[in-house]
Amino acid sequence: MNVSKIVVMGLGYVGLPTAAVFASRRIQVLGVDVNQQAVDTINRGEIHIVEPSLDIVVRAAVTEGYLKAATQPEPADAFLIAVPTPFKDDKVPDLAYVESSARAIAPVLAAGNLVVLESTSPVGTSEQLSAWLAEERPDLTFPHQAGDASDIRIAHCPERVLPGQVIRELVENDRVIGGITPTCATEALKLYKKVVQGDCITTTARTAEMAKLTENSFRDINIAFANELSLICDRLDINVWEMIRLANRHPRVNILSPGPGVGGHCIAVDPWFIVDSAPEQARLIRLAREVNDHKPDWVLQKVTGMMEALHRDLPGRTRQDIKVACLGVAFKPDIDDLRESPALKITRAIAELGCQVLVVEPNVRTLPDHLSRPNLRKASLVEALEEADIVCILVRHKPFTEARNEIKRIPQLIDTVGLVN
Ligand code: SAJ
Repeated sequence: MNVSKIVVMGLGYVGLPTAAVFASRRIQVLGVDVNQQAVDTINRGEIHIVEPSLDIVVRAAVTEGYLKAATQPEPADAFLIAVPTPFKDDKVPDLAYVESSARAIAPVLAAGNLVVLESTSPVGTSEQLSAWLAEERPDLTFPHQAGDASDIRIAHCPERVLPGQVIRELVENDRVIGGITPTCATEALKLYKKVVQGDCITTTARTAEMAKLTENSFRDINIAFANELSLICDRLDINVWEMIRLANRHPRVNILSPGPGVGGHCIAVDPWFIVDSAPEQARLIRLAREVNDHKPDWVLQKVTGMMEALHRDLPGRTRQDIKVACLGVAFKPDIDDLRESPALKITRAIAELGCQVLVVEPNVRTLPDHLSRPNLRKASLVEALEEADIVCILVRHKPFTEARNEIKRIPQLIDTVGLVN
């Protein structure tokens, strides 16, 4: 298959960088998104998300005419689907965006096309994608029916990029490429070889789906271990940060860092896809999710305990007289992404206690609407350190690390990320 045009469905944190990187290799790319504003922004050569270097790559690709955005797909040689795969309230995967992308590209598909699912998906989704496309296009054959002889090739090539390092990781990371049939995998491999410098390894679509879910579950379990240690050490009056540093001196031990909980739209979500597929077997994976999900409640208990001590020391003080500074609301250091952020959840819960809350978040200009409360406002770090009775470090942002010595002097300090330790 000769690829001269690609359609990328979804122009978010994965789709837009992917579209831009293919376009930078002088392949015509049409990025498709339901968000008209995002489409207009990209067509002006600008970006609607924060990601280092992405603006430069997008501007160049749009200016040189290789990248365009639209709300509807057009015929192309290859279609990449990079849309969200969240879960529903009951932690069951929600594949609605994959399905609507499939139904949107179906009318423009032609024999010889390749369709690649990049979205992290439960095992079996690539076959389901094939079935949705077949439903829409009975005039074409698909790999789940026709095997290697199919008109359309379908593969899963899960994205693996770390927010904050997307452009570098898109090119340098190894990629797992799972085909519904071996020919599907080979065709997808040829496409990815145009941009990926890391190794591209082919396998089946189901194995690739499971491998991606496993990567994020591996990290979740390891973070859960660190978070559980932080609870145990607190109970036993041991400095968990020092203890982990010492344990990590063992050549085969590498414990991750405890934090306020696990955020983002990947690690806190994907393990549930495994639990949903194999609930009886996935015991450890489920427990790790529960440990990490519990951590924000534990941090909140610490804040409440400290507030009660303040009330005991100064009985005349009301709840509104107490000021709590929350340092960071993003889901991890040095990004503007607040999705599924445990820091955000803790901040909102502290505000619900009725005290005054000062939020320091150097990576966003304005706080999200759901933090808008009369007793909560955005503040500078200097203001927060001067005014707050209790300071709660929730994210290890660079400006906080730089002010480590000043923060360390605060008497009522809750350090969830080991910044001063
Ligand atoms: N965290 C800790 N302690 C740690 C490391 C992380 O509490 O030692 C927390 C972070 O603060 C954050 C959460 O975990 O709240 C997740 O952050 P992360 O940096 O571990 O991962 P993400 O969600 O930004 O990106 C992950 C990556 N997966 C792995 O590292 C296995 C990335 O490569 C994936 O592409 C991405 O998920 C995805 O899209 O699936």
